[in-house]
Amino acid sequence: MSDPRPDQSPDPTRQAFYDRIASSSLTPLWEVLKSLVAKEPKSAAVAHCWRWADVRPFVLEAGSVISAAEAERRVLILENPGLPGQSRITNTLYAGLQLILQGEVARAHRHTQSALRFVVEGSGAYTAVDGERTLMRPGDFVITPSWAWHDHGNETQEPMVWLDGLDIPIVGFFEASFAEGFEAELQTQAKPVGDSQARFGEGLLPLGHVRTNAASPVFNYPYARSREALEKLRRSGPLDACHGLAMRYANPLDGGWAMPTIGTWLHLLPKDFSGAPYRATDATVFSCVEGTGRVYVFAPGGKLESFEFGPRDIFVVPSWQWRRFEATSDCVLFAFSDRPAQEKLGLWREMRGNG
Ligand code: 1HN
Repeated sequence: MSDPRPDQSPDPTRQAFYDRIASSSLTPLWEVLKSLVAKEPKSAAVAHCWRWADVRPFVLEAGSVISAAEAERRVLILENPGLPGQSRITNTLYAGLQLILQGEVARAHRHTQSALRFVVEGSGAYTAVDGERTLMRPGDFVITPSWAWHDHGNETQEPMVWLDGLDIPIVGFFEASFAEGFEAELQTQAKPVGDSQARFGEGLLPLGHVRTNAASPVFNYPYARSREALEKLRRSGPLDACHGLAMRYANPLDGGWAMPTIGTWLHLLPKDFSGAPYRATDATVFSCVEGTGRVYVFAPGGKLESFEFGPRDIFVVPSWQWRRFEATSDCVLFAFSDRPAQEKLGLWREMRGNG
């Protein structure tokens, strides 16, 4: 793919040719080949950290700017500074912080975009998915599958904030967006709380179950259980040189990712962990649940960034940029990316550096 005229405008004869073929809706590949087929990923997105102390006041202030009823979903979008105006945190994923105040509901609707919720502050508000409510506590990972009816409500005495992650840019790219409102504000409760967990989440499955959905039938993965597992496993090791202890959320039907387009997992980084560099093609969003640490991100061109993080801080690392972690105290990170989608398309790659 050598370019005889790098960074120059084409010669006049060629340009005249391009102008003539343009009226037939044709353009020359050779003028754009290198940018179309890059030698390696060059993300327009940048590494960024949203500190909870900075954003929390704005999220709460949004509660006096608009009601949940008027907003439908009262969310401040976490917009990647390298992708302004695009409502996305990575090139393929949307993220936002949703506030639901005591006594409020977020009316029922459904859409083809899949959503995850990761509870950041407050405890005990519910989300209902296809007629089943689940109560959400800090660190719980909750799924709203594509085309599932969902509404939220906060019957507690305090505000609740969670991180939303959606595959909006992916669905947009495929031009496959459908959405509709439910006939009523809330769904009727067709199943008791805990039904999905009992049916699919206890190492048992209904005999003869026929799979109908690409997402996991378990839609709340409570933090208490995940945290207990991490605590047991940290003692038996081994720790991964890059990831520390890393465990992904799995669909009990097949062991695959919990969601078809968004991969989710947890890291436990023990105090004084100093990780080796790592990069992968899936730009990743991290939400610190517990503890403190630092992430170093090496952007192309040798630019080194580092963010200190603590509980409820959220940061993003773009595709194919080196990152490494240090923990200053025992630290748990929740992470999500488009890895399942890339894997299905045969695109996902990773690379490990030396520590
Ligand atoms: C949505 O349905 C929710 O259900 C949150 O809580 C954020 C962002 C864009 C489109 C739909 C929710 C959303 C969303």
